[in-house]
Amino acid sequence: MTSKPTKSITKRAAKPAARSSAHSDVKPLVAILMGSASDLDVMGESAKVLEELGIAHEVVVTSAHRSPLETAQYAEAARDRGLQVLIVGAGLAAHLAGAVAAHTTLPVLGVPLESGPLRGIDALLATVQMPAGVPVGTLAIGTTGARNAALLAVQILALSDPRLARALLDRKAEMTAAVQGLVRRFPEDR
Ligand code: AIR
Repeated sequence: MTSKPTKSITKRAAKPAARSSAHSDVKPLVAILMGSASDLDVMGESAKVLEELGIAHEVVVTSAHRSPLETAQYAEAARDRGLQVLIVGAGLAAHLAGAVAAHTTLPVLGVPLESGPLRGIDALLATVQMPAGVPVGTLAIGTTGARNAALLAVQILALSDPRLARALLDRKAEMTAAVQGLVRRFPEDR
């Protein structure tokens, strides 16, 4: 079964720096899926990280509950379309990551989103508690999870891309340089 993405809000091409060429027909390597357009602000954090590292990606809204058939079709077609990692964010009864994982052998990284009175705990449990046999690698709730999902996706891509691995090492070095270290000691040294 093949199909086009349910509803592609944005499709971005990679910058020339990292993995792919800058041509507009470059194939996305990572997809960022979310259950609602209302998730876009938070899941945009994943897109930012991928852009920083020059990874071609696409952003798609598709719901496990509101458009279940389109969700299944998207997931089934993903590998043949050249996608390598799927990042999936959803809030409330967040079945999207599991539903996607049910229909693909690509790695699925789930981001539970804060929405409604339970503030993301509902989505966290729904995303992380996948029954054995259908894994969803689950990240933290919200923007932290969205950023880390993208970094993890790049780490997966970097397994077969030394240039990308070096770019990740550079980012780690920058992060280390930004940490202040010991600020003060008591009693102070003379
Ligand atoms: N959602 C949409 N379909 C299934 C689920 N779990 C989630 C979205 C969003 C929340 O429901 O991922 O976080 C609220 O969506 P909306 O469209 O009502 O704002």
